[in-house]
Amino acid sequence: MKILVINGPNINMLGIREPEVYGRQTYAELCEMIQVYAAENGVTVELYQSNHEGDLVDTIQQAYGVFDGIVINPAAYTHTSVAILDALKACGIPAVEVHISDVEKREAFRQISYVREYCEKTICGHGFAGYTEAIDYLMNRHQM
Ligand code: CA2
Repeated sequence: MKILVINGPNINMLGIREPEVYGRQTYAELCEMIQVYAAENGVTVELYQSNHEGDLVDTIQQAYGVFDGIVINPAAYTHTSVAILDALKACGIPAVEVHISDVEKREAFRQISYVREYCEKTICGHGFAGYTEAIDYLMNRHQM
């Protein structure tokens, strides 16, 4: 099974500021944790992070026919991007939305998610563990 893990803008800055919201671990540590978990579970994972909406759309489009599942944290684009929602719909790959923080308990604008309409599941506020929970969901779904 092949899973694409996509992270949006500023996720590469994790651990540098706002540790009370996003924790002290870095993006490099997140990638390492995901790769170790994937290897333990016999899943191939590719990681992608971009600060640019069009690059995220391109990456989702290129996943068509290549990946069996997508884990996506669109970061700030969660709350604004119809383009990312449309790309997910266009490629039709099962997807899970992940947020490190509990967006439901933050500002009103963070409670709006465009991608949620497409994603089969949303995991919020579980920190980095949300990514491995999303991988678990996609693995179980794939086995059915
Ligand atoms: O909780 C999440 O995972 C978010 O998707 C993270 C985004 C935020 O815009 C979403 O509302 C919720 C922010 C990504 C990281 O931003 C940083 C900000 C300051 C310091 C380090 C990272």
